[in-house]
Amino acid sequence: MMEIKKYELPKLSYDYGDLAPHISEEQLKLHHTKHHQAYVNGANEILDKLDKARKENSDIDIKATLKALSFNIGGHILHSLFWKNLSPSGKGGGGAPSGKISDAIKDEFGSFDRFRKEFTQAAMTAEGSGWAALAFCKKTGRPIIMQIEKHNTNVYPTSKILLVIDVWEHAYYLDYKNERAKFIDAFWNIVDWKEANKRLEEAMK
Ligand code: MN3
Repeated sequence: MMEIKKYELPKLSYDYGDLAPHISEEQLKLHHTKHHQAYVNGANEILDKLDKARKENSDIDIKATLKALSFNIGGHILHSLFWKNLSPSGKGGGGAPSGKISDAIKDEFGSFDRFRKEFTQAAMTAEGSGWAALAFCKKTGRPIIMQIEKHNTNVYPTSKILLVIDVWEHAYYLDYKNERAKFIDAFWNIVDWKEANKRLEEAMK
């Protein structure tokens, strides 16, 4: 038997102020300690509720409960990936990719600029609350851009996520108000390509 653990908010590998001016200290702190924490708490609470119902053998709305569970776990996993995809500008963040991820992007999209354009459009056109992600499909050996609605739909379950951007309004509203395009532009200055490359190498094993 594996030890049962709770979901936990991961620590960031940089300080809250380190991604400024692209993401302000206030914005990052709020996003991490309030929004991400809420998904962690939500997932743990729903699992407790399920435990209780099973122990008492009482009825529970399975459809609604599992939908909420998937939403919260999805939020926790995506935010955990997102924080690692970021690094302070000039200290691991920004610039163009190198290594295997650079080759994979050039093979699939023709150029980094073309990839950046398509990924930006995917992030721009995610309706309401969502994400854009670059994933790797092991079956075809191709990187693929996905749009994720809220936290839990349209994901190809077998494709490993290499890179994500959160375009929920809570990710940028303090810094950019309703101007999502400005936030996406700023994101390219703090993308940590080493992390995306590391994930691709793991996916290709
Ligand atoms: Mn978020």
